[in-house]
Amino acid sequence: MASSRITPICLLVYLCFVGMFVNSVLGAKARHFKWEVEYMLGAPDCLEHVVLGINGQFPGPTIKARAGDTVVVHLTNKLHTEGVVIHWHGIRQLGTPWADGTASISQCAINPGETFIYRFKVDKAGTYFYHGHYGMQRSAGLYGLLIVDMEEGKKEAFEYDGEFSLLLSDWWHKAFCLRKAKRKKVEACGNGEINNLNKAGSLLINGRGQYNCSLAAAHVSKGNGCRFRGNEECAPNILHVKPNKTYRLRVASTTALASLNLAIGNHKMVMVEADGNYLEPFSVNDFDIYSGETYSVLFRTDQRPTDNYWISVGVRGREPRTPQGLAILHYQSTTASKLPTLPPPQTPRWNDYAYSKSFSNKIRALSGSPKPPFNHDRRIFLLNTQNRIDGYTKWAINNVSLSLPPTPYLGSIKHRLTNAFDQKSPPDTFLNTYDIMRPPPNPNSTYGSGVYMLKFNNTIDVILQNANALNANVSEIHPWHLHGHDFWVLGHGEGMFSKRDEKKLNLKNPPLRNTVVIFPYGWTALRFVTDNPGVWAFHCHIEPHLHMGMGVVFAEGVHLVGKIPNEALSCGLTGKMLMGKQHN
Ligand SMILES: [Cu+2]
Repeated sequence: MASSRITPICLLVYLCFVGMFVNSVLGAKARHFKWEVEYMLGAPDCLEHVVLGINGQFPGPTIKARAGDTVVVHLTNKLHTEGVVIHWHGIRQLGTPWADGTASISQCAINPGETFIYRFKVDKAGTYFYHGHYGMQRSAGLYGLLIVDMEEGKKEAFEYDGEFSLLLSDWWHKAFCLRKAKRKKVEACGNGEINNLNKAGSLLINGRGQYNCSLAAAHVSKGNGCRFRGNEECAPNILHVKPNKTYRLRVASTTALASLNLAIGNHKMVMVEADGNYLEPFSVNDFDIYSGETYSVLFRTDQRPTDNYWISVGVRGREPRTPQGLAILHYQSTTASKLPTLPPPQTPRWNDYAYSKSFSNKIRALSGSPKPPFNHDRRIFLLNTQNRIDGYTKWAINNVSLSLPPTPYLGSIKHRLTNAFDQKSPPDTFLNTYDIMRPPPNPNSTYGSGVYMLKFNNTIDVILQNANALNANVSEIHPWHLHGHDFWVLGHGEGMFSKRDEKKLNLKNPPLRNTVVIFPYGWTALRFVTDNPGVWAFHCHIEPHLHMGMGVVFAEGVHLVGKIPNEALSCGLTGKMLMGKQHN
């Protein structure tokens, strides 16, 4: 009798002990978060507005973890009329493709009132962020930072005395929300009218900007000065530093549209990390950052410690209609309220593309970083064009404008539901007679599922080819983001990619990234290995561009994907399949 009582307890104690032992040996932890997504009233740029918040916070809470940890987020949708998902940008989701947080691709949107559990491993130290990946919810404010430190006892490739993080975004007043929110009575935002996108509001740094006043009023001829006590929601971020120290500044851009440039008055910076990968360090006065990218820079507080300095963020790549976003670098020997005496650093001219390209070309992997395979197994050319379908302006890739199906691809491919989407593969290339310098001669394109079935463990090259948009003499910047992978950036070039460009590809020390820009009328070449079973979005990170069809989907090794949680499959044909199983 006695022994039958003791045995399970002994077993439990033993298992606990083993569990603790494993935990302490590996140093890895599970980090649990309980989040509720809800519309709330806020004033990110001093103007009251509806904003998507998490647990009443905007931006959402910062997740801090160590490499090897498991992050567990219980996400409850408290919106009344919309689904929601969250994508963990830069996390490769090794073994958990259903936790990638892409509606219609990796999972069903979480319905109002329901909870979905995201459980995934953060395998690599670096600067990441998370954001909504359904409709235009990122633009409505659904985002936050995800910082992964090195494993306990391991050191970064560079040293620093302290660190700060800046999450950059652009904020739109009219575009995405119904503006009828009465005090305390918040109306839900719809997907909104994306044509209003040019009516920019402001640039936010850590969710703070100034719309109706200027912090730098003393330095410019027009604009009202801001009067802050310091506790206002839209008061600038102040970074408190000590003199003669080295700081790490982590910067992530989750803009809906804007390409940005960041500078710190009088301070040089050294680029050391991009998208969670080390760089061969190089020094800059300022740097460009596109939507979907992250960087770490080091800077030394070696300037006059009795002054404060502006950190400025300005728009690149399209005519800026938005004033610079500003934060303050505060030397602790002076009072925090003292505004910098020097004017904010000027953003380089918006259309100086040569300047942007020269920066991009300096980005190299730190020596000793993983190198790409020497040869590719398959090369896919992706031409982006602006098109018209049924009178609407769209973006298309090789003449296919991405239209997402009601059943997520991951579930439908895994369970072989072949009528869930158009199985016809989009083309691997486009006519080589296409003139990228002129508007499309035949601007009509078609909707499609955009799914490329890739062989497992293959080396894939993608050549992104930019072209003229619908209007003559217009070609835009597009930052492309790949889910489930880092890729090597083999090079950028002008005009149409040709055989001659083959020799220019960098196979020696190309940087690993998850986001890369394609410049106007140019091409960008990248390489990756299909070693992560799942279905992964590859798309322009400008949110309205994705919404207008600018993306494709890569499916690889889906037969090797483990059991997908039912909650990720509860819609469309996979939902029906589950219901059928219940009844049998
Ligand atoms: Cu784009």
